[in-house]
Amino acid sequence: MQWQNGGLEFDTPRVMGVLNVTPDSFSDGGRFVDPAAAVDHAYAMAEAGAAIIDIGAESTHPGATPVSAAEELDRLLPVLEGLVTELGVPISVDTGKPEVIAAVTSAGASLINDVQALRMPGALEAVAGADCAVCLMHMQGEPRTMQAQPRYHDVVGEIRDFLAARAIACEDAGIAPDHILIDPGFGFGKTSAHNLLLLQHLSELLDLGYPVLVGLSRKSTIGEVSGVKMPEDRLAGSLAAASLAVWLGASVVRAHDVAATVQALAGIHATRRQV
Ligand code: HH2
Repeated sequence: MQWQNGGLEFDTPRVMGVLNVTPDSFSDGGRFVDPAAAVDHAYAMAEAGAAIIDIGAESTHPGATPVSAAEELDRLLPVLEGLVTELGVPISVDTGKPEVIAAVTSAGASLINDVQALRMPGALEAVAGADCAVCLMHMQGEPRTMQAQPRYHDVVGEIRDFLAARAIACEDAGIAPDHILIDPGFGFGKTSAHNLLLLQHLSELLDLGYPVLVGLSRKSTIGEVSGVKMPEDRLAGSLAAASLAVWLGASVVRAHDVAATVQALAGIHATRRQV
């Protein structure tokens, strides 16, 4: 698939490397606030096999501090400008604000990764007006309160219906079908039981016809089922979850530990192709 400044092919599972230029992200907050450190980390992840780099300037973990569009752009633009023509892999920006979408797509971002699935007024139009792709993620509630009491009658069915409706809204707004990815949003307004059920039934999202992206890396469900407290110690559990997701049909895995994830997914892909 070709978008501005690159694209992704889905013939093998792809890794999206996480680059949080925030002071407060749940597992790597503060490490890449300095633009030079962020640019270096992006190169290291591309070298390790990331097919796309996802830059986030506003943490979405429960209780994170909201950031203004101006602050988000102050964090994003120096990093984006340092990478977009040189890095050799497309850049995604994790945002949902229309003014940020407009500015980063003008600056060359290839994909908008929106945890709100373009529900903010003006966001849909901002993506439709640019030659970029979008990842539509499901979230129940909003980051500040989403983990208070998440409830579903049918978690898989409700998320599937939500993603289908958002994808149709995108297509109706003029976004090409091959510019759309979908993501069930592990950890966003979901208990561990919801997350595990979603993973078990991931293949039920495939017949919507869009590549599925998953973000399980270091998340709290992995900590809960394994008893591992610190997010940065959850690599083994993250690799198991990523491998399972790809086996069940995910096309892109959003991950902090790129080299290890690339290695795990190569094994899954080789196993699937073996005849
Ligand atoms: N998870 C996070 C952020 N963005 N985007 C998509 N599409 N899917 C996800 O599961 C997802 C996401 C949360 O992880 P992280 O960026 O590491 O943490 P924080 O939100 O605290 O910055």
